[in-house]
Amino acid sequence: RIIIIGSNGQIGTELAIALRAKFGGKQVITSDIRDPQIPDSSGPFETIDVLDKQSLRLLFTKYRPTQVYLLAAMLSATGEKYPRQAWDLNINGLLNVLDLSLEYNVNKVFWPSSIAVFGPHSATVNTPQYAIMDPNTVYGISKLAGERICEYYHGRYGLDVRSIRYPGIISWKAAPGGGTTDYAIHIFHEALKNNTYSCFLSADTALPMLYMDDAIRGTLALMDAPADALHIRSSYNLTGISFTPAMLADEIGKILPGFTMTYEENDPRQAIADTWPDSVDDTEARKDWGWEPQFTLADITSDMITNLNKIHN
Ligand code: VAH
Repeated sequence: RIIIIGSNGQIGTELAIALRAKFGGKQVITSDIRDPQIPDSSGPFETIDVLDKQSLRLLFTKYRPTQVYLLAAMLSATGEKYPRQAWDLNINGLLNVLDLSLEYNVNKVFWPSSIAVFGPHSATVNTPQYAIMDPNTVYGISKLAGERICEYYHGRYGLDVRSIRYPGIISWKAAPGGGTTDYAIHIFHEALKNNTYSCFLSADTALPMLYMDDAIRGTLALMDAPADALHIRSSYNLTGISFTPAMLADEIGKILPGFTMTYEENDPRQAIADTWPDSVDDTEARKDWGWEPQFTLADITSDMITNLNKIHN
């Protein structure tokens, strides 16, 4: 059986759909700190606080999982508002899951890192797997520390924990939660409602991005790979495409004529985005487990608009 912790989030929601499709609804236990907004009767749900190790232990005892996916976290922008809570959730939540996964002989654990582990002195173009890493957000610091902890649990205890440095992820099924890259999601909702969007990042802020369909397919490919194929036990760089808000606005304008974009000044998320890479090199993921993105910017734009149109209309 598989447990997903943080299944209400942007990624957790879609991992639950994909894992239930693959293993069967009853085999995948979803869990989060509060009930899902849309109840999903296709499998069991448990209310759980990943920081409450005792109740987390009861979950492991009840379901004896063979795989655990830990998606509960506080993202970059929210983490700067509540730094201590972000550190606590992102680090102690991870330690609780790693310790219990060891104790209960869980076969494989997935934990997401982020390109937020890079900082102002990291290479900014095609940032390599191994680079200077001086993140200056609590989120990025916690993800860098988390990567070191995952590699330690693998090296010292043999725990098969696997990780991906996700870039910004674009999706329409579940709302994102307090990220810096979320402009690339909000823009579609605003474009369909008002045919205009006021962007909190500057027009030329290039960031590595990935469509959710690619992210989920890549995550399952990593988890299915044979353990001895994986040479990275901190976290794999991964990306789909890099683009700027101006490029995304142009792409939307091709489908929604008359769409206009304006740009806000001095949003705190600009300072965060400025410390992140424009693009990353994901050669290691391509070599070790056959990673290959499929969605271009045009594909993402048309898929988002098509699906959100169905929701908004
Ligand atoms: C964030 N979406 O913006 C997340 C992600 C690389 C960005 O980690 O915080």
